[in-house]
Amino acid sequence: MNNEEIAKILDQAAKDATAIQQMGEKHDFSLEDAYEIQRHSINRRLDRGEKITGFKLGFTSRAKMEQMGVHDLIWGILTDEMELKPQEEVNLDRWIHPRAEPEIAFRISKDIEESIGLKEIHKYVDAMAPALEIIDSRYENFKFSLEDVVADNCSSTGYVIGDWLDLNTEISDLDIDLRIDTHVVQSGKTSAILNNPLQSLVELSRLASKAGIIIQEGQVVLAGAATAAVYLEKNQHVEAQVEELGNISFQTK
Ligand code: OOG
Ligand code: MG
Repeated sequence: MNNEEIAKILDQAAKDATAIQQMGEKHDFSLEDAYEIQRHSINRRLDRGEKITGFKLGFTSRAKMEQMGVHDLIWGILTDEMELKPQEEVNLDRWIHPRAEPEIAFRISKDIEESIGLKEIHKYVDAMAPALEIIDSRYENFKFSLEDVVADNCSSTGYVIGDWLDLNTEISDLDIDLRIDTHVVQSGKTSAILNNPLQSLVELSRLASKAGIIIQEGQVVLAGAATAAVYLEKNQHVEAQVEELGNISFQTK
């Protein structure tokens, strides 16, 4: 099977909300191939009329790496089909085994075409916000290798972003919690994300420029979760709470 064929299977699994067997075990593709498969699967979405809205980093914290047994930073692509409105009521039937995790989002204010450093970030990013990501591995039992998860666009499936704030707040050491109904089910610190969530932008700029991809003005970037992700069930109120930045939530049905 070639990379395009593997992408078709992964894309179809997402569309049908049906889990498939891990692909890497059978087809033994490299990490480079995995990113090519990811691009092919995004191209299928673009052919259906979806638009790229941004990027996400994965495994930027130890909590996530340990939960999933994968120990390398990864990146994936977000589209408008994945974007939820704040407080939206979402039907979980559209996914396989969705999980939520609290995140921080950044908004790009100027195209990033090259690898940039932490000191330059403010020239390219004008806002940040609390966010929630919904991840949904297309693989059975949510189990995968590094290559598998990259090919599967890093489990990307949904995200919702709270109110944008300027970059004046120091965000390298804030509490970040995931609440389900009235319970805090995960709590962490933003310092768990590469010591500073802004570092995610540095890493993304390096990876994207190497891949010849421009991070465009208006796009959003999810920095990666600071805590483990939690499986969702119907009729839950799911909320991310970031100290200083505020809250964002959605409702499941
Ligand atoms: C992969 C996606 C990881 C994060 O924030 O670390 C991720 C997964 O856990 O399925 O989104
Ligand atoms: Mg994430």
